Amino acid sequence: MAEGVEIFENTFRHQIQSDGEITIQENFFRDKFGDKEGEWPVEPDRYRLLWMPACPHAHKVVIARRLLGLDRVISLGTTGIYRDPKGWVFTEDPGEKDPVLGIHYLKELYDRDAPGGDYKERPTVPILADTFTGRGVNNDHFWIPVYFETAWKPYHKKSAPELYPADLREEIDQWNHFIFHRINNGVYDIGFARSQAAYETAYHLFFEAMDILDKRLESRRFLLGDYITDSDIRLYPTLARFDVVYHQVFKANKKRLTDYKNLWSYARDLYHVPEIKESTYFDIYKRHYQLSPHLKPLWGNVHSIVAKGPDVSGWELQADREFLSRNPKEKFLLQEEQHV
Ligand SMILES: N[C@@H](CCC(=O)N[C@@H](CS)C(=O)NCC(=O)O)C(=O)O
Repeated sequence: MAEGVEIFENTFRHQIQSDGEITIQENFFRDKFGDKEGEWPVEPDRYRLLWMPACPHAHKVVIARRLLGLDRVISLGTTGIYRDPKGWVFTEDPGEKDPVLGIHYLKELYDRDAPGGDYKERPTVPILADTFTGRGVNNDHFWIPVYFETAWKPYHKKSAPELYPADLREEIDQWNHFIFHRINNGVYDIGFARSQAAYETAYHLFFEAMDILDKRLESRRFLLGDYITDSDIRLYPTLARFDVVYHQVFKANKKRLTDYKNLWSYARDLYHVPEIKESTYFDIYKRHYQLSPHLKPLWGNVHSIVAKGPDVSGWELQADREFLSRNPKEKFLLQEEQHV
């Protein structure tokens, strides 16, 4: 077996299925925020969010934190973009340690709560950590944005956007499941498939979902209508990575994002929100997906070459989707209550 393939197989050994599919790993830290027994108190300057900028699941959490103004009360730590056999490493920090938690490997956070002090699965980002005790709090990327939008409301900035309006929650939750399974994770099902059949099934499901979304966005500025909601910030990370990496590296090549009339202008409409743009790193996506030792074999990148293209300057073009909205000047429904 080629070296890179062995690293891939070893990395995902707990998740590989006999039919060539790779399943989702269960989240290890799942305690909620709140004031009930067993819940983590909502407190400013206590928690630290850890991410790796190429990770789409972490990206949506970082966007939610920033849009809501929670960056003032929850700090951010960033791992390097290449995992080693023990997982993510804080290579970008002085002494290669997270300056607040003092850990070199993300795994150290997971080990503290793992049986025998050794976490055997893949330590994942995003994860919230408690800086008081140095323990992991929650790595359930699906629900962290919702905790930020609800339990953390007292610490939202003034006139923060309403990303999870009460009357739309049920619909948003449904879209979020669709987006996670068919898009965010769906594209990984294509890229990580280990049999032709698993690849083709995943390919079909993914592009069918893209068509559904493209059609929906023909008559709506954003997924739920006139304003950006939680569902949009979940769809965006996959779209931002699509043409630069997934199309080639994951062989998700039926169409490019730029081939979709509505999805492409919609993605730009989101990208032009400063808080979203500032966390979008096309160059990092290329280096992470094209050079990571466990991902290189997916694309047969034996000589470790980073593709020069595609040209991403098109992201700067105007989205021209205001005409779809009853409130063309405003992309967000702003919260009426004033918070601290
Ligand atoms: N834990 C989540 C998603 C989070 C996740 O998979 N994050 C990736 C990065 S995008 C990660 O941290 N992987 C750890 C690794 O590959 O060692 C799941 O499996 O649904």
